[in-house]
Amino acid sequence: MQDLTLSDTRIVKGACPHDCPDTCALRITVEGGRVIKVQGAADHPSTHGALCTKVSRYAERSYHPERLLKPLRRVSAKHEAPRFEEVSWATALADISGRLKAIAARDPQAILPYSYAGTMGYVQGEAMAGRFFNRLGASLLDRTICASAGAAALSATYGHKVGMHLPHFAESRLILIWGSNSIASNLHFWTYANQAKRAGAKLICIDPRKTETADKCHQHIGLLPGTDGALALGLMHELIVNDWLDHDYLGRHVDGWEELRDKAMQWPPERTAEVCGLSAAEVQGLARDYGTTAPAAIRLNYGMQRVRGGGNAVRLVALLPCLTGAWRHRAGGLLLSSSGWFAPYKNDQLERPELRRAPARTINMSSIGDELLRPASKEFGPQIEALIVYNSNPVAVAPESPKVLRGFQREDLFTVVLEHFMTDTADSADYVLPATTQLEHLDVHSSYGHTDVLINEPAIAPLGEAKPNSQIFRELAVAMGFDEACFLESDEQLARQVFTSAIDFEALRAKGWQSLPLKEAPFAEGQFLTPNGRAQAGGADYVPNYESRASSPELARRYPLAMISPPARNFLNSTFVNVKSLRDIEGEPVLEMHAEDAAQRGLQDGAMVRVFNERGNYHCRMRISARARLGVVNGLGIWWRKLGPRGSNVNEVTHQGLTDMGRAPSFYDCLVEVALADEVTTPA
Ligand SMILES: Nc1nc2c(c(=O)[nH]1)N[C@H]1C(S)=C(S)[C@@H](COP(=O)(O)OP(=O)(O)OC[C@H]3O[C@@H](n4cnc5c(=O)[nH]c(N)nc54)[C@H](O)[C@@H]3O)O[C@H]1N2
Ligand SMILES: Nc1nc2c(c(=O)[nH]1)N[C@H]1C(S)=C(S)[C@@H](COP(=O)(O)OP(=O)(O)OC[C@H]3O[C@@H](n4cnc5c(=O)[nH]c(N)nc54)[C@H](O)[C@@H]3O)O[C@H]1N2
Ligand SMILES: [Mo]
Repeated sequence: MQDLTLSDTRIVKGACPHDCPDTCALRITVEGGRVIKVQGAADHPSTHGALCTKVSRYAERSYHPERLLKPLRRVSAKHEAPRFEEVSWATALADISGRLKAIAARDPQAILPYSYAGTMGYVQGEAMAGRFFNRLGASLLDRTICASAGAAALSATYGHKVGMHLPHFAESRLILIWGSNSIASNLHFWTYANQAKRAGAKLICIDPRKTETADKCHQHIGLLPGTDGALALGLMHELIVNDWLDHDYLGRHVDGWEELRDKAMQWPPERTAEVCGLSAAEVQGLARDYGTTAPAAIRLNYGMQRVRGGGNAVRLVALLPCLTGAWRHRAGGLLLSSSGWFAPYKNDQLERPELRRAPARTINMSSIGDELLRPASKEFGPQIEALIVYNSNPVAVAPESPKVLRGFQREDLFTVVLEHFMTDTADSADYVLPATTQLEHLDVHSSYGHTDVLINEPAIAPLGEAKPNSQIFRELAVAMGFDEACFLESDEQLARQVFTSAIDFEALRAKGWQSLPLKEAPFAEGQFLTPNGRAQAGGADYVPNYESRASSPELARRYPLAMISPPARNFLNSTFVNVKSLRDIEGEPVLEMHAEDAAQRGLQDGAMVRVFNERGNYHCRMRISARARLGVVNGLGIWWRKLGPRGSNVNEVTHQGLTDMGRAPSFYDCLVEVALADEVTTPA
């Protein structure tokens, strides 16, 4: 166990908590009660002793001078500059529980939790929080902000969020890196891709932006945003007409193949090229590579499903390995998410759904702007009167922030935010409660990029008066008068319950991580996780964007540029934006623009610009860049609004339209115009 004496040096086993497929194993060096180093574990295969720049600065983030260390109560009006006073935990808990009790007495569904993956840990995520909101009878939250289109699509096609195993990419002969800037956002996958490259594999990046990853691949296919479904159909057309098909695999393991084949035959290279903004030769060349190289692997990432047709696009891309029989080899197939491999071992009673006494409505987090502004009605139910936010920064990350902000600034909304820092969301809170960081609490993690379970032991005691999320919900439960025994369980008791089988907790503690038992090439003989074991190809089709020159020509006359807003490399969504050393690398909020698009607007490199549409105005620095294709601008995200020029960020212009499957946002399905703006300085 941990020795907490102050003088010695200890190495503590940790896990990176962030929303990233890599979920690295950490080794945390503590000296005299203070963390002095955060490193990647050398013995964990995918971490391989290496961390990204961001997480190697984790101690800088935890010891940040602006860490929230005391409960805060608002003293200014919501529309005024935020001002807070420090209060005791006892006062905060009594006030908050008093307000919640009064609302719950009328209708507990007027209370809404809002959380996502600020930490992906089970203990500090939904374990105690889930119990609290179930017992309270609060509205349910549909957690769709990131991956639910792709998740619904994979589940419809293969029965679950499953795919290739990460290390096997090293043996692939062809890797399509599709909608993923792996070097920025999936670094430890890139290590395996690079091994394959050194062994002679061809790497092709499919992305509207010429990313850092595209620079390192043999080829970049710079398609228009939201046209991946069309490209997949066009590739299928070529696989069919050249007979690069595995007929045996299709016959034995795929339902709906005839229907899909008929659809694909409507996508000859010329039509595909036209819709995707590519040349017919690019489509044909890609199909030839994919159809004639084995084993061929696809690393799909969530970047390509943030458009109206994102779900169908994932279905179509995911079916490609069935056409060629790539699944027969362990280094062939596709990986979007590995999280479904954990499902059979996970305890689905952790959040105690049985505590809920009556069914409740579900609110979609991706349309929180609209939801907060909705009055009570028969269909909607009660107006949202209270919001409890943890592990998320919705004012910065949710689409169409002008509406999100208006909702958060409602004087009659009671908002509690559990946070490390005074984020844009915390600025609108009535109460801000200081939460511990990963260095200060216990947790258990799975991954959506590999198949290991990791433990995170606390390295140091909580800073100031910060408490783990789990503890805050435990104490709130007591204040509410909830007397069920499950609210008394400690973090260790919770941690031991996450994986009920296959993972021995003592062994996990001893090593820091444990691998799931897995099949080498899981779908070599079909056996997908669908009810009949066959892949489901029926019904998938190309769905055009809400907003594009082709689908909305009238709108495109006023706002002719398509904008995507992928992550900036040195931030993790909106986390780390306030870490100065990382912000200094990013400089300021940037819009990348093609030289011709800039010239047409008379804009010089480095100009302060206004990016706008009917929804809002976003101010940032324009860079003429070879990373932007003609007609598409790249607004790198996700800055804190208050750290950007004129207090805006890229979500000022995104919209709340949902994807075709999974009710997810369509951040990258967005038309804008760009104009010169007055010079304003970015806050330091
Ligand atoms: N450094 C860093 N790492 C991260 C994150 C981060 O913010 N910063 N975010 C984390 C999170 S929350 C997630 S969900 C994961 C995955 O996060 P993703 O959002 O999948 O991140 P990327 O891998 O950067 O993939 C986005 C890529 O998709 C491209 N893209 C945009 N539109 C399209 C399109 O229509 N078609 C295609 N083919 N490509 C498109 C973008 O240009 C970008 O290069 O990464 C995680 N890792
Ligand atoms: N325009 C645009 N918008 C996007 C995206 C995009 O690509 N473009 N990406 C989308 C995606 S993929 C995602 S996943 C979402 C991400 O949206 P969020 O899940 O909201 O992610 P973050 O912005 O990283 O905010 C997480 C917050 O949780 C806090 N936190 C971390 N650990 C803890 C803890 O232990 N306790 C508590 N109480 N708080 C903690 C952090 O301080 C941080 O402020 O954003 C989405 N928004
Ligand atoms: Mo995400």
